[in-house]
Amino acid sequence: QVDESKEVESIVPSYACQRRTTLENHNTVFTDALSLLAENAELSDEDGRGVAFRRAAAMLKALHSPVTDLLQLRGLPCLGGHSLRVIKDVLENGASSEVEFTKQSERFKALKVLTGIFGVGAKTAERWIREGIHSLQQLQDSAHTLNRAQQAGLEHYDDLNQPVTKAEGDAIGEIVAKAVMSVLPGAQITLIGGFRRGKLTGHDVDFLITHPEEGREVGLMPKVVSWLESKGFLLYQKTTRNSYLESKDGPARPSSNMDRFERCFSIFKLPEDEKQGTKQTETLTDTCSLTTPSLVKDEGSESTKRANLKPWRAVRVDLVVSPISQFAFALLGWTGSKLFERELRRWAGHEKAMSLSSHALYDNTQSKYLRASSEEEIFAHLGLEYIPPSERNA
Ligand code: DGT
Ligand code: MG
Repeated sequence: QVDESKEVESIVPSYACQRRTTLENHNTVFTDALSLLAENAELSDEDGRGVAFRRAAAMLKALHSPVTDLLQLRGLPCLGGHSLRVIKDVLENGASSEVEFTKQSERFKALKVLTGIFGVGAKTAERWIREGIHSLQQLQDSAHTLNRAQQAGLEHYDDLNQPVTKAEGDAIGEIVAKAVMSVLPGAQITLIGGFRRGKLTGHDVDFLITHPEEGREVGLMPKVVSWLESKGFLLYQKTTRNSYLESKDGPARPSSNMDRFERCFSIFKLPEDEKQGTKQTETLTDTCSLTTPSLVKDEGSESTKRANLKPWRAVRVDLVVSPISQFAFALLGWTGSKLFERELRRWAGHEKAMSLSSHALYDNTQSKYLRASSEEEIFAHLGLEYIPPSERNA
């Protein structure tokens, strides 16, 4: 007998970059559970397990209807034994005991709190937990000296752990555009990351900056940062310069996952009036004058800050500068989702003998780089159907 649902199942391709994944998710009860286990694995230095849970969750996100019976999962890709047990538990008991246990565990709670500090990764958090530090208070009371990023992260902890809205992202986009236009007229700025995929909130705002004339973008970042700093828009920034040209191992084979663009990790000071200000200006490049944020000195106690009596809010912002010749690769590489990117690279390597990075695409069979000036061309080089940003939410 032919079951309609099984027909649908049998056509789910195994790589996330072959699938169209919108923000509409019919299986959140399962994907939330699997994502939490993925997060726990990643925070515990078990990346392999983390990816397995992420792949299972991503596959379920691509289904067009809710899963109500394990039988519907027969023949579907990306589901390992562990993920299937979690799904079965949720189907039978309404929740996964492993997920509930993890959520309650002191270790997971401490890892979440500590890695919630900008500048603190899983390894640092792990080390602190082994010393008995489980909370922000315990960290502050400890003798640990924090680096500049972590100090800023702790100071703006509440703001940075509150999701950024699209409106806030747009307001920051106007400020960044103003900065870029002031220091290099003709430069182009593009919203990337989750907001480009249509998400309504994010943990940060990401922008890609380029100039249509190759080479004009060189040295741009320090100028943009100076402009922003002079106007009081930056609470923290760390710029890493472009190391792409100096690398020995070739652009498509970076020695780590980090790419080599000139990049600025920052914490923006977004004034409240700028958040509403987006309606007053027509376009990103409009030249009407911007109000400079009031340089309010320290507002005093933590409790004052927590009550949010300050007329501004701290927001994580990432800026990336790319030469126009690499723009399409940078755009594709920085739009996400993270799993979609990982799957694109896996597809390129395993299925096409190519190496994809945010800088270039290298064909190992032909021993040459494949040029592209649009995302569409990169998908075509990879032998993939074009997937627009709004359907890359794997
Ligand atoms: P969010 O901000 O949590 O709402 O979600 P996303 O999707 O904006 O994630 P985010 O901001 O961490 O990163 C945006 C995309 O940029 C992500 O899909 C992967 C990419 N990306 C982030 N960091 C790096 C990096 O260091 N190198 C490269 N090549 N790509 C990165
Ligand atoms: Mg982002």
